[in-house]
Amino acid sequence: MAALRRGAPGLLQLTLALIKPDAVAHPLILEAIHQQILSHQLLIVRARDLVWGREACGRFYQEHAGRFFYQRLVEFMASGPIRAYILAHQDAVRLWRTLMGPTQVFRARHAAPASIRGSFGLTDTRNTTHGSDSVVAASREIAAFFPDFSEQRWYQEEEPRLRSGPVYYDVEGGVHCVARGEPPA
Ligand code: FUP
Repeated sequence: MAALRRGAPGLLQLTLALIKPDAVAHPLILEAIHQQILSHQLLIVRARDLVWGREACGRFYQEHAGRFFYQRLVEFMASGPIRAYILAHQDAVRLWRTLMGPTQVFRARHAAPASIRGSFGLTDTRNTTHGSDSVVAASREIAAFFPDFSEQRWYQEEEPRLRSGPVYYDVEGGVHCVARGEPPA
């Protein structure tokens, strides 16, 4: 079986992006974040809306277990609908984290006021978005939210076509597709 090619230069890289309950609760903020994704040439590979269970949420943030904000974070993330995206770009992990801005909202407002967290973040916990911090974390996190998604198969079948394009955003399907002939009007 071919090895995963996710680290190879030039290939599309994948990352997991989450839109947190504070942002999903406000349709205009949710839409503004969605538009940021589209306007920065991040490709939407998969997307789903869900309410996260406390247990799965606790496992996801296991590295923070024991920290003062852990319980609050888990309660918050399970408190309402969230949106999960698999995003692709040659520099997806770094690009999405740059668009999000710093974790702490006071820092985001000061250092990156136009970032997503700088614009819409409410507190250090209710900070609008999550993004994987490495390609290894991205693989693990994508598997947690999209258990039917095979990264291996995506690199074999979809990545070469998306990379060579042309692609368009299919509003109805909520994902980017490879254009065959004319994209739908
Ligand atoms: P990030 O990768 O930017 O999401 O930051 P971290 O992994 O350090 O933190 C994960 C989440 O923990 C943050 F998104 C929100 C929460 N958190 C707090 O609630 N309070 C803090 O002081 C720091 C993080």
